[in-house]
Amino acid sequence: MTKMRIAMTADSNFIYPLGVSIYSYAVHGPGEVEFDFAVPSDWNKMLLESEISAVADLVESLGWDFRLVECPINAAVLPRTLHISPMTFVKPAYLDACDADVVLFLDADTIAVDEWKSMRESIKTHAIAAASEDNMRAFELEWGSPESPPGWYFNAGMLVADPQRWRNGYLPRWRELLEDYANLGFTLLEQDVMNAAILGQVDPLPIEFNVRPAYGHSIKNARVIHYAGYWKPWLSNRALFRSLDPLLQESFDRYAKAESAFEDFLVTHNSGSMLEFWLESKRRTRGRLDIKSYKYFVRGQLGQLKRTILSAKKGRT
Ligand SMILES: [Mn+2]
Repeated sequence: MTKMRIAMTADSNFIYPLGVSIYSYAVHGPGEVEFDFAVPSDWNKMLLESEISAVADLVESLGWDFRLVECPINAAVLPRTLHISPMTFVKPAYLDACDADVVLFLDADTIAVDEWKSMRESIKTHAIAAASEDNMRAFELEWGSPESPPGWYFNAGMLVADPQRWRNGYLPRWRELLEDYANLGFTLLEQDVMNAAILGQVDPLPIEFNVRPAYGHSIKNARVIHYAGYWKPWLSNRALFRSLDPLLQESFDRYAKAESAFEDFLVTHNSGSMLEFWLESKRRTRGRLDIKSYKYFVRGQLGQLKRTILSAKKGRT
């Protein structure tokens, strides 16, 4: 049997969650894997060499093959959102160049909590298999035909892809759309661009491979939990946790378990430098005395307040 190919990406801010995520996939998907760390051509503006080698060490210590794959795109200059890095544009750029028959591209804000490799079987006839995204009707009406049934907009966090079909169908198209990103009114980075290129021609991915608690999905039968949305569990603190609804709290608890399992592995793996790197990267992510984590909480609360006021104003007019 050929090895399973998986690809992920992260900038410096996402290195720590990338480590937690990789470890969770290794625990719940034993067997051989070729891991591609997909980075843009200008990766040195967004990542340190020491971070790449730490990811390589982790991946290899889990028994997986590691490759650094420089994808044909300059990401640092591309659009971003308040909490999503332009690094995510390497996803389609990676597919432009990937030599595997099938690849799983996994977001770093996901953790596996059960067997996940069977998601590979979801790809049947299309270039991409992905789960449907909620609440994207406005985009669907703007881009799709009026007859196309709702729910064709997909979430790009968990993808199974056939790179050859991708290149045949969408290679010039997605780059044209990206060129015109601002004029076309896109907001959700590579996900909007990929959806506007593909227009619903995807194979369905069962939701258990992309459970998003922020959108109200129960984690009961989850194989993969996706911390989509603003609130990220690795930046959580007591105040933030208390402000969440019970479903999100439960999913944050699951993340905390994945983090401790990762730490236990690092401790017993008996490599002092690896443990030190990941503990330090956690500290860096959260800031000294968790200060970044608290700033993030306040910024998120203010953002929510602003949205509430705006929608109340809208409601009145
Ligand atoms: Mn995500």
